[in-house]
Amino acid sequence: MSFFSKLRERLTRSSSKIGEGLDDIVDAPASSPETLADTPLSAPVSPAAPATPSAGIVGRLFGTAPARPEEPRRALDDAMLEELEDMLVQADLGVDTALRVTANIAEGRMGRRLSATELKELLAGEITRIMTPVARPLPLYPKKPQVVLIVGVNGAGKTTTIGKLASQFRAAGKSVMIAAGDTFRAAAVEQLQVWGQRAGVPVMVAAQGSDPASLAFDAMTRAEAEGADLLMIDTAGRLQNRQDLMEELAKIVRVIRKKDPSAPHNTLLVLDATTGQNALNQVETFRQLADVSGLVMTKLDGTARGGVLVALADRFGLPIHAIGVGEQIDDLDAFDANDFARALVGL
Ligand SMILES: Nc1nc2c(ncn2[C@@H]2O[C@H](COP(=O)(O)OP(=O)(O)OP(=O)(O)O)[C@@H](O)[C@H]2O)c(=O)[nH]1
Ligand SMILES: [Mg+2]
Repeated sequence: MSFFSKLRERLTRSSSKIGEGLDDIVDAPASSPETLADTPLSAPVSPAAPATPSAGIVGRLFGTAPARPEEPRRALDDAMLEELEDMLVQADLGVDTALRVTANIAEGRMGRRLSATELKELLAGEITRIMTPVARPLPLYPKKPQVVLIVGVNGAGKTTTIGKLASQFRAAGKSVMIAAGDTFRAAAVEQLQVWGQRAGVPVMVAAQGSDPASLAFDAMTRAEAEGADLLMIDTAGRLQNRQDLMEELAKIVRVIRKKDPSAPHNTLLVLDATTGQNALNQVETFRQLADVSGLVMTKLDGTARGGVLVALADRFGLPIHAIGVGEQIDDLDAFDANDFARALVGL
């Protein structure tokens, strides 16, 4: 199955939320009797019904595809825009982005009668425009080892993402090494070792409770000695309000830079889509501590909050390197703006 099919299938909750919202806005205008009277074609046309005149005489004679039932339409007015804006806020695009998107859709179209499909196309177009500049795969540099630091709050999907990325880079012929910088949780090291085995890459570990910065230093030394292309450093999940953990992260970065002043070459912030608008705060906080160079959004499967990705792109413009739509090794792929936008609006 192509990743886009998977994305479309798994984004169902987000897309049905937005898609159904758009259908409702057009199909069932809240109050206006004028628009209700305006939609006589909304009744479904059964295949047995006589072909509409637009099917033409040839169509009727040869029984070719019957004309598609006309979709209901609704004239774009202030009330409709307000409903659209509310729906987008509900779908986690955030107030600012919802406002901007709605204004762009309105521009030059007031009074025009739109079907739900046309509205979805317009919305997908706006979302694609916002997302295209941030849809950038993890950049690869000639630097050896290229150091990729993975950060994020507890349970965001850091370790899983490292496993998936390591497997993909390995498949692309890169030599990859992983450092298990989460020295807090006993299970964390094991989890990473399992991913390392699946991906076929070595995992450097240290004793539980030891200093993750010194593990990072040792891992740099080994990756240099062995000529690894990529060193991915996992870190413990840290909540934004735990000052000590946040300082520890800053220390990891300082120590890495002793080995290579240009490292880490990428600092990936992993965000869990199910956290919705809180993802925006996480970006703010982590950016102050670590030089976040890009985002990975996990758990887009099974959440109705995928719209937060649009808010993030609009607000921060940080590259979105990949998205996760499941727990398996191949459930991570590069972010494609158009695919995402269409899946999100239910097209
Ligand atoms: N459905 C789904 N689950 C995911 C995805 N990515 C990660 N998970 C699951 O989320 C849970 C947490 O993932 P981890 O990779 O352990 O998260 P973490 O950020 O390393 O967690 P800590 O190390 O505890 O901070 C696991 O059960 C993963 O299988 C995804 O894209 N979709
Ligand atoms: Mg982890």
